[in-house]
Amino acid sequence: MVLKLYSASLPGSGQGIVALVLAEKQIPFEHVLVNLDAKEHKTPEYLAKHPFGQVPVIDDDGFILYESRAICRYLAEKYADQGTPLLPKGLKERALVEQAASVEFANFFPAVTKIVRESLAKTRRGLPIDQAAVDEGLTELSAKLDVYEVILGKQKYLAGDEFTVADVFHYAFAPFLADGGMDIMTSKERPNVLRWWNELISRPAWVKLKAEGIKGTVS
Ligand SMILES: N[C@@H](CCC(=O)N[C@@H](CS)C(=O)NCC(=O)O)C(=O)O
Repeated sequence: MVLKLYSASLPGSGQGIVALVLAEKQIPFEHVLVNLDAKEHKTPEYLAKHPFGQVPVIDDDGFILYESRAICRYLAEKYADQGTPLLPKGLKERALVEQAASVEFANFFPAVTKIVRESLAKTRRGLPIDQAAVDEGLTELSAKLDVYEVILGKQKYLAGDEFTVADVFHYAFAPFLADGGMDIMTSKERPNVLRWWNELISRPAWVKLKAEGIKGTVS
């Protein structure tokens, strides 16, 4: 049975990183559109798949998995020999991926989320932006990116010289900062972050996903 991805259609948030891994790994999948406005993610049927009532969820031949980063790791592992290698096999190389993934979740993601929640998400809902909160998030993210600048001065990607799931996790919200006129990811003050980020957002799989939204390869 073909893998099913339950998600909204825009590649923002966790559904975007799962869709990116599916594309990078060339995994055929059916997209089951979940209409969040219609609260389809809060129906008893959906809550049986995801007790917190969120997207994304995958159904891999009856195996149900939620939490986008867990899904990405699962797919990268299951399809290790297909498409872009996203998880190194060596013990130490794998530990470095987990280190970078923890940095993303503990340091990068909270700052980016604060900015996105206070700016783009509010604009989308027609609510006034709290600029002080946005600025606070930008200051927080700047400090994290100063450290990224040091790390990326020594290696191509966050876990070493290969693109891995740890880099993938950064696509959840950060690519949308530029859409809101915030060029923090491509500031010339951090040439190594700039090089890394430009490379990430130019990956063909991401360019296609951002332009076309999430579309299954089979229906
Ligand atoms: N940690 C979860 C977060 C999932 C999440 O926040 N999903 C949002 C997508 S915009 C959602 O479903 N929001 C609706 C809700 O929480 O009711 C993951 O990475 O999968």
